[in-house]
Amino acid sequence: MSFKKVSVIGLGYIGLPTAAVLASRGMQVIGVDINQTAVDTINAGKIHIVEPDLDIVVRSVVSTGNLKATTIPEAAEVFMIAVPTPFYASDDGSHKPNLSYIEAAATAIAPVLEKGNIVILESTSPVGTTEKLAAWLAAARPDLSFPQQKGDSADIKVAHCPERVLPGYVLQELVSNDRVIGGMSNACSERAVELYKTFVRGDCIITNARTAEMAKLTENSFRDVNIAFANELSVICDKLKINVWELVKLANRHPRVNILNPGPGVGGHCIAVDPWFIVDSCPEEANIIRQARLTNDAKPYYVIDQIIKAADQFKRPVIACLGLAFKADIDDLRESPALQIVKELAVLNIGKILAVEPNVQVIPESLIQAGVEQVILESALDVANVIVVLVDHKEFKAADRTQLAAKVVIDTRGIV
Ligand code: SAJ
Repeated sequence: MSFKKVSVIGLGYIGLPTAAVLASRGMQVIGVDINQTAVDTINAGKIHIVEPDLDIVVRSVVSTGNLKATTIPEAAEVFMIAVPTPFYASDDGSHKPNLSYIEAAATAIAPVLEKGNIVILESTSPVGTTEKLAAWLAAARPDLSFPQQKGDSADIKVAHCPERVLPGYVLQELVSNDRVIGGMSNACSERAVELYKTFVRGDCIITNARTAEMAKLTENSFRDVNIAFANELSVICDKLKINVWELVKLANRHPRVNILNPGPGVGGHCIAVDPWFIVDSCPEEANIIRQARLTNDAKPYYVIDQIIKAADQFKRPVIACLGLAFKADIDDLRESPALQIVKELAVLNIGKILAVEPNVQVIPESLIQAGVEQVILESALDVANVIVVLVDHKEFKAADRTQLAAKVVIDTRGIV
């Protein structure tokens, strides 16, 4: 095997499954994370995130000794960086990318880099970040040469290979998805392809680093724009008294139309973030992309208005909110429009707020403090007079429709 030892920097939603899959292919994998608890959990053969089947793979590769977690990087042939790239939101509406985690990763691995190594950036990044990463590494290691200085013959190879897996399907998609591989030179791309070929069944397609960065941002922006279109349609349809779900279904019967689903807003750490990187790079040009972000970010407030109007019909309204996660059948509440809506409702004092979230044991403390009560679906359907469907979890899709008939239902996901 041409790769014996691989290091993965950042053991989160992308890094840990990637490290585990590489280890399951027989490589010695060193996972590095600044979070000591995460490191200890992984070394105990357990996981600190939720992803189907990941616990089984991690347990197995830790027990064979192929995966080891640590807080301090050590020498390896490959360094894959999978750290977060959030943004700094400011009051003037700007969203500046926060590359501090990538810079910290560069600082951490620079001392252990050796001639012949390849550094691969997997984190979703604004255009130009791979070049910045190479510049940070070169500044820290003047004794080594980098592709921006020596092209194909550089001591260290650098490439961007954006992750594209869907939470909930990470282990399948890591293997089955095509990969876009943007090396800073041909030699960088070819070496990166060799690595990905060890576990990817999809195609590995070579481009340059800037195009690879933009490809990832484009994929998520495409989805954001399409969802914004659907969300705008849903508001238009409410005004025109048309069922938006029926409308989208009908329009999608056209062979060249494929509209996504409206919802309560767009959550998660990817689609609601990445388009801002394009807007920040090209503020004058990225108009549709910016507007899509604004449209999707405004949708939770539209839903809140609908709920206030519905609650107004009752003397003592009891409002049951179905779902808190950012999308169906996961337990991830981060950046969730559903959670945002429930939080805002709780402080509006418009009635009793119940929350149903079958995927979490206990709802966040801030909701409990604000008087939100966690109940099971059956109790919510029993006692509430307003039912708000915020997430299309399977449990809600299976709910007894006759129980809903007597209620005011606000269905943001079109399941009723
Ligand atoms: N949503 C809608 N309507 C839809 C589809 C989604 O309102 O028709 C909402 C969801 O409810 C959720 C948000 O959008 O709040 C995002 O969910 P998602 O399932 O579309 O995507 P993510 O954020 O879980 O994962 C995306 C994926 N990107 C694409 O599908 C282009 C995934 O492949 C990426 O790897 C991931 O972002 C990432 O890490 O960037």
